[in-house]
Amino acid sequence: MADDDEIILSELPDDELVAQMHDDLYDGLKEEIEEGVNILLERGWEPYRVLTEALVAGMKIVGDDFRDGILFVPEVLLAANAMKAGMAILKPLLAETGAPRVGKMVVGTVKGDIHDIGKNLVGMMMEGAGFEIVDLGINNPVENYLETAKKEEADIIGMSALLTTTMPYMKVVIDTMIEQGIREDYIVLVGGAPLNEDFARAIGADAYCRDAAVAVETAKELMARKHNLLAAAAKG
Ligand code: B1M
Repeated sequence: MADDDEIILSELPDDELVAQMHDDLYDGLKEEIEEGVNILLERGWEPYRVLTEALVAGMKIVGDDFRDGILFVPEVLLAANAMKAGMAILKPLLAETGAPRVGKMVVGTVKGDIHDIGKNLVGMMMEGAGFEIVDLGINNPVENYLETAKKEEADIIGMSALLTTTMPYMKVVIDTMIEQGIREDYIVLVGGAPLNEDFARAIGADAYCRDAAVAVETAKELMARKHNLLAAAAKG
């Protein structure tokens, strides 16, 4: 017999289901998150809305309580795993837009940093917008970015950092590009919660991307500018 207190996700109206998913994410309940994502999709929600309202907003609550010492690493890891399980369902849907290929980005989290949810989300959204993504994963030294960008003939190098102690490493990557005379060969985009525009400007990146949607728009804009410059140069 069913427990009287058992919550049947499919019977909740949208707003209560989303609130319940925030609780389930907080509690690291992977299967419930998967079920919630599927229910919202069946109800006709756009994948991007599920992502932002059910998952990213839930993770914000986790982040605030982590900051305030209410949650600790093991709980946050469980929440992150539940979030990733939900994102895995949305990934093919976000990538399925049939958008024409607009460019290639090598993206990774910088050396010393293992946070990858935001970077994964950026990759997913950019794939959906027609970019080819080469994902370097986490904890990347400068060589990973530069060797892969060269091998893959990438247009963009994207770096993610979530720690104030790891964000300065982005400058190491850009300075190495300058030393090697290849800075202008790539568009450099940076992102992550502790960054801001001033930081991006100070280290010599092309742009700071506040979130995944901004990353898509910025990448498209800078790619268009690059193509226009190349076309103008070809005309002489
Ligand atoms: Co960590 N952690 N964590 N953590 N963690 C933060 C970042 C922290 C702010 C929490 C807090 O105190 N409030 C804090 C950093 C404080 C600081 O530096 N000032 C912190 C800390 C301290 C730590 C540890 C040191 C804790 C410890 O061990 N004592 C440790 C560090 C490990 C390491 O990296 N060496 C650690 C570990 C972990 C977990 C492993 C438990 C887990 C990571 C799991 C994983 O990623 N697989 C974790 C998590 C989950 C977080 C929080 C709670 C959530 C991060 C997240 O996924 N957000 C985070 C709190 C917070 O950020 N408020 C926190 C959701 C995600 C969608 O947003 O990543 O910001 P975000 O990405 C956004 C944008 O920033 C942007 O677009 C994304 C999508 O919209 N963006 C880009 C990101 N990257 C981009 C790249 C681009 C463009 C845009 O390139 C083109």
